[in-house]
Amino acid sequence: MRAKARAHPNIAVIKYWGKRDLERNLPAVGSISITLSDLYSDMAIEVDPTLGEDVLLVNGDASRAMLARVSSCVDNVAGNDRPAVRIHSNGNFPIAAGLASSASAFAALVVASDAAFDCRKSHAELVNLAGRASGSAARSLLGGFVELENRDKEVVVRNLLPADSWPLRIVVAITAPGPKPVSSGDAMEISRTTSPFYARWVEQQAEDLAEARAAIKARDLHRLGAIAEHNCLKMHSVMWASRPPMIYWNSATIACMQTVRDLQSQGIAVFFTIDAGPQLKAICLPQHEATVRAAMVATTGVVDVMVSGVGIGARVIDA
Ligand code: 2P0
Repeated sequence: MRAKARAHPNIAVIKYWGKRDLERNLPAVGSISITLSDLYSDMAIEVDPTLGEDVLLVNGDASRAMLARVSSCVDNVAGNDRPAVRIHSNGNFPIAAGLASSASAFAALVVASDAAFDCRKSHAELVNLAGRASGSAARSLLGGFVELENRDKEVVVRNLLPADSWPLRIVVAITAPGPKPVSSGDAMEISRTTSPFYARWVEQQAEDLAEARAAIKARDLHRLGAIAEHNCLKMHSVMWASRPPMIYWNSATIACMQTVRDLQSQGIAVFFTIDAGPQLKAICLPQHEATVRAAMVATTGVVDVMVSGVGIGARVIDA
């Protein structure tokens, strides 16, 4: 009764922002993401009926902050009457800093829970259980280029392209590794209930999804970059116009955007996206990775740079 699973964070090129059902944690809009290969979260679960309650260790340290959300996710997979578990969570990148750590953590958690309790749930069920814990986690069940679609009372994910069919490189510029001041979930609700731009954001998403889908199918980085940057800046405009305003950027985030603009003006095929945090992700063709990485390292305020390829979906790595 133990299992270990690995999942990777994903970076949305067409963003999820806003919920249409809080209880089921269903997103208001569809989204498209790229699963990363070089960043990961491992979740090892050991069923131990002698424990009074679940125990969660994050990178070796006991964590009570995330325990309720993690326990509830395991309940959703294995049932409320399950025995207690010990969970070891280990990852190789900052948590809760806008790098989709909840996506990889909860994707790995549902896969590990299913295996440890031998539930044998279908892939579609695991996708929805991951999405219930964290909307973006549903996308990390799959690798490559992934689209999440809304369907009535559930979500469906599908591959637009597999991991090895378009070898893009993702350069992550870390400008502040600490946890974000407001969680994505809280910020989404503030946007939904106060931003004058929220309704238009939801209304226009189908158009952005169609454009990104076509760009990915054509493996056209310039076309994908144009729609991804537009969708990202539109999402942040929704947040900026919220009350109170949600501004996740710092001055280095803007400096990184300027670096991407400079690279583009030199003819480098690269585009940026920014999630609910101050880090910037620059996505480029493999032949430009070294140039893009060096430009990010040289940007004022960047404290670290990580580079990743396109990765595969969540899976059991030890049972
Ligand atoms: C995304 N983000 O599509 C968007 C872009 C952040 C900005 O999905 O409340 O942690 O757990 O369902 O999945 C972050 O939101 O939110 C996110 P919950 P989640 O990647």
